[in-house]
Amino acid sequence: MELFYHPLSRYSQKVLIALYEKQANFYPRIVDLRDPFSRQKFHQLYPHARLPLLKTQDEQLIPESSIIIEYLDRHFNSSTQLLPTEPMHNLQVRLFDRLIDNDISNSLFQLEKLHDSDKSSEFEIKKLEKQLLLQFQHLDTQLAQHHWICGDSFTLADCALIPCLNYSFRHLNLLDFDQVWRYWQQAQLRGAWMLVQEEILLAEMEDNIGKRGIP
Ligand SMILES: N[C@@H](CCC(=O)N[C@@H](CS)C(=O)NCC(=O)O)C(=O)O
Repeated sequence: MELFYHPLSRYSQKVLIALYEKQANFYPRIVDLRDPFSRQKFHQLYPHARLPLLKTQDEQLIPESSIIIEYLDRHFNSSTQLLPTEPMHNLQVRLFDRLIDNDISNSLFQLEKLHDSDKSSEFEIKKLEKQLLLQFQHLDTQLAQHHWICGDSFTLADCALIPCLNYSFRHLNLLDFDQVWRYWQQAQLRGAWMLVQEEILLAEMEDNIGKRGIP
């Protein structure tokens, strides 16, 4: 199996967590979409040119982080079952996965764009931050009842949320959300996330010293 990804892409991090949870072997293929050569080469393989992308042993290309994780969960046995077999529990996990991707991860992209643009207004930024804080309020309530997002076990929904928290704790004021904070501390001790974080730190360092400073 090959995974096309970038360590600083949130959706790639989501899949990396799942791969480490499932202890699945894969060849890492880092794609830097900021580099025109790397982008063009990847575009030839996958015209939508979106990361992450899994190439399976039988050469199937699987896009979309949640679908990749579902594939991994079906094909690799490990002590972590990322999609529960019980139908209502499964539905809840998939619901939180969707809410986190649509209402948190994608809003964080918009926030990053607004912060990077000279034309964005303080009003737009505050409005988006307010919407995000509402989502975190919802998660805080959910986490008051659960150890991980959807119960006692680590699932697809946790793979989706943890990479979002990495950015959110740096850029939003989440200190009022005790349960989200407790969850974030707990995530730091999860082996799969520790491995992903090492890779993020290395990539950030390389970016900072200009090794991959491509516009
Ligand atoms: N719904 C997709 C979203 C993937 C996505 O938006 N990936 C970003 C990187 S995190 C990307 O490749 N964007 C294309 C670009 O930057 O041109 C998933 O879950 O995998």
